[in-house]
Amino acid sequence: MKELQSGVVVRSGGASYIVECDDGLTVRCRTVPGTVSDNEGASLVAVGDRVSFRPKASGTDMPEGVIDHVERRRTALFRRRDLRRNRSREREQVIAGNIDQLVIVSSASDPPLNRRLIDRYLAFAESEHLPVLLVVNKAELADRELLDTELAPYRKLGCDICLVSARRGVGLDELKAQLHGRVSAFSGHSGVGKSTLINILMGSKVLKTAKTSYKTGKGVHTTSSATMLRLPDGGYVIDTPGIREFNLSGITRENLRFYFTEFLPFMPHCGFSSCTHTVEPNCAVIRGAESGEIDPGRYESYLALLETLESDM
Ligand SMILES: Nc1nc2c(ncn2[C@@H]2O[C@H](COP(=O)(O)OP(=O)(O)OP(=O)(O)O)[C@@H](O)[C@H]2O)c(=O)[nH]1
Ligand SMILES: [Mg+2]
Ligand SMILES: [Zn+2]
Repeated sequence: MKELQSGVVVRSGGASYIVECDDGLTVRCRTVPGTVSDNEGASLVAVGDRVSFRPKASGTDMPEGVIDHVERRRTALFRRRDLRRNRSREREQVIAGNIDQLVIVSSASDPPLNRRLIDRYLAFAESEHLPVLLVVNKAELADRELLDTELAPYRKLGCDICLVSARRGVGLDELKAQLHGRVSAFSGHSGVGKSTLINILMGSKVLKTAKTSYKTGKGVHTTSSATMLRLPDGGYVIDTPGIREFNLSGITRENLRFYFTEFLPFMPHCGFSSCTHTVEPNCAVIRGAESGEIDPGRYESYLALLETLESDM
């Protein structure tokens, strides 16, 4: 039997995974049912995972192997699967493993800035202690004043924000600096320009991008699986398929309030210690949102998110 080798999963597609070894060699790997232990209800293997595999005889140009072991993930970007629509046993779909930072990619227009989705990502990142970078692409399409107003709550939260235009080549040096030396997962709505931005960062067209700009409601997703790429200046980026909905995982009706960090200083002043900040009298968070000390849009996102969550009681 050949000896075990190890590497990082850089692409997943169907039943096979492309693993890049430390020496740069890429190997097409499969899993054999029952051999890789259950990852506590989450995806068994995801892009970004470190795996060991056993090489096997290959009938093609690309070397092949069978995954033997997946190292425990340090961090992950994952979302809850809708089990009614999906027969998979995985409760959580891991989009990217072992990431150092979540890059929330949005666009100023076409499709319009989706604050609700940004707030979902932020709550998720907070619950997973993941550093976040907010990228707003297609900046050249925006009315600058309007955009600044929309982004003001995020600046106040202390979010790192990169305003970029892939088309005009604006803001890319700052983005490069933020990605340097880290593993960053790009995630966001379809059509915001994730793959376009990564191609520019790579200096060549390695990823497929949409031919036409975003068309409302068409539901076309150009990227269909995650890919990890090594940036020329160091660091890695993971391109992921656009999403319509980001179903929060691991967040409940009871703990959501702790992931809206600007609520925290207000919460001790609520009339009830178990205040949900929805209908209670003498709620300091509601008062904060009314006075504008808490951004009303963020508070609305909190209420909307709460509606979609289950209770853990
Ligand atoms: N106006 C404008 N269009 C852009 C910009 N960046 C990307 N686009 C266009 O936006 C469309 C979508 O770009 P993609 O890179 O395919 O978007 P994506 O986020 O990877 O989409 P999915 O793979 O479906 O998730 C393409 O037509 C791009 O040419 C930009 O800065 N300005
Ligand atoms: Mg894409
Ligand atoms: Zn309250």
